[in-house]
Amino acid sequence: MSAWVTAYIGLGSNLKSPIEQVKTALQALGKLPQTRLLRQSSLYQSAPMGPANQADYINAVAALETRLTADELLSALQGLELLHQRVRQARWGPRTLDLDLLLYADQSINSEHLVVPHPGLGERLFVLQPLFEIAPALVLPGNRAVAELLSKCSESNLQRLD
Ligand code: A4P
Ligand code: MG
Repeated sequence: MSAWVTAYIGLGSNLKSPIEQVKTALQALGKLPQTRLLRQSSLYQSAPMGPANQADYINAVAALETRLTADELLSALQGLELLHQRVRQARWGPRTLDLDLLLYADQSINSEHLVVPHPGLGERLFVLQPLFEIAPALVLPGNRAVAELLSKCSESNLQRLD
């Protein structure tokens, strides 16, 4: 039996009712096999990074304790994405729930289908701010402190929701 490790998941949705999608996904994360939900951030709203002709995003970050391997966890996240996409495709159109595996223990992973830490993590305010909220002392592989990355982040486009 493998040991418990901490993993951080970034959630994002820009459906018409993305708040509910993110809340539902947070609950679902805690129900994954061999997994507990340790902490969840507030929800944050921001204008889209990338193409501007889409709705604002709702983002959050969750800390999990899991016995799944990184590959198993990625598969589980993709299964959840599919579940949400299917429900939504019928109703709201194609935009999806994104579940990114931000961090897995203190591991650096570079396989064909999985890169950890998640490549955008260090620059994206909509990831750094919620991550800092639930893990202010966290240090990423490569000795990069989340607090320092956040203080150097030049973006300002982010609103915390109550
Ligand atoms: N993959 C590799 N590493 C990982 C990882 N650590 N976690 C691979 C998750 N997946 C990982 O992902 C494509 C492939 O990446 C997967 O098959 C997996 O094997 P995807 O989620 O299907 O594709 P995507 O989300 O459309 O692409 P990507 O590059 O993940 O998009 P991003 O970077 O997530 O950007 N603006 C705001 N304000 N907030 C947002 O959340 N999100 C996006 C999507 C754009 N703009 C945004 C936001
Ligand atoms: Mg993604």
